[in-house]
Amino acid sequence: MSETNEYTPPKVWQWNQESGGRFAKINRPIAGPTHEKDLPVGEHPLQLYSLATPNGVKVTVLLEELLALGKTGAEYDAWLINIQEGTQFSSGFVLANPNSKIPALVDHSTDSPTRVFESGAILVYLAEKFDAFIPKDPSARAECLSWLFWHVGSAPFLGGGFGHFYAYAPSKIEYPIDRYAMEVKRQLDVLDRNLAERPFLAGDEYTIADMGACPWYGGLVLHNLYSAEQFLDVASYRNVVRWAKDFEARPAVQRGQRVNKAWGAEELRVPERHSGSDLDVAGAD
Ligand SMILES: N[C@@H](CCC(=O)N[C@@H](CS)C(=O)NCC(=O)O)C(=O)O
Repeated sequence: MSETNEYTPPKVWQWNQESGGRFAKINRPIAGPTHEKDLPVGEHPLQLYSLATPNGVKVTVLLEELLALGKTGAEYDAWLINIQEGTQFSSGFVLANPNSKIPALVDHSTDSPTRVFESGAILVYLAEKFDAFIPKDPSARAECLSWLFWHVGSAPFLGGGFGHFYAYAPSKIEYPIDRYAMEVKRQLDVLDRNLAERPFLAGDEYTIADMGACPWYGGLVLHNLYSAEQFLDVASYRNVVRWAKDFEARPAVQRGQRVNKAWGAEELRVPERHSGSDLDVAGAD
C-alpha cells in the first residue's frame, strides 16, 4: 500500500474552497438557502423536485409503477433541479428539503401541503398512501423495510465512498479506493446471495426495496457506473445482474428512468414531466 502522509490536519478545520473534485463548486459546510426563489407548482397534487440520478430515479420509478397499476391519484409534476447550478439551495427548495438534496416531494392533497424528503422516506410515504409495493403482512413488511433501509445505509458507501474516490476525486489515493472497493464488493455479495434464493430483494414480491436499491446496484452491474465494471468484476454477481435486467425490462422503470433527465441521448430526455404524454404513454392526455 502506498503511503500518502502529506496532509497534517490543522487544529481547527477550515473551508478550502479550492479543494477540487467534481463537486467542489456545490459542496459547502453550511446548510440553508443561498438565494430567494420559490419552487414552481403544477396542477397535480404531487409535486416532485428532482433529477434523474439513482436517488431521483427511485421515486419516478415508483410513481410510474403506481400509475401503471391504475392509481390515478399518483399523477405528478416533476420539476428539474439542476444540482450543478445550485438550484437545491434556493429558499423554496430548502423549505421542501432542509438537507438541500434531491429528491423532494410536496403532496398538496393533504389539509396543508406535506413535504417529504429523503428518497427512502418518499418511497415509504407513497407506497403507504397508495397501498401498493409494500407488503401488508407484518413479517413480509419487515423484510421489505429491512432491505429498503439496507440500501439507504449502504448506497452512500458506493456513491459517496467508492464512486467519489475512484471516479471524482482530483487524485487517485489507494487507501480510500481499496477500502470502499472492498465494501462495495461485500455489498454486491450480500445482494447476490440474497437474490440466489428469491426473485426480488424482499421475497417473491416486487416492492419499494427493489425500486430503492436497483437504480444504484443495477447501474453498477449493467451500466458501468463510475467506469468500474472491470475493476469490481461486476459480471461475477450473476444474480444481481439477472435482478437488474428484470427490473430494467419493466416499462414503468424505463419511463421513470427518463423523467428529470437532462443529459444523454436526446430521445430519452424528459427534463420535466407534467403528464403521461411527456413520456409518450398511449392514451395519456
Ligand atoms: N440521502 C439522500 C441523498 C440524496 C442525494 O445525495 N442527492 C444528491 C444527488 S444524487 C444531491 O442532491 N446532491 C446535491 C448536493 O449535495 O448539493 C436521499 O436518499 O434522498
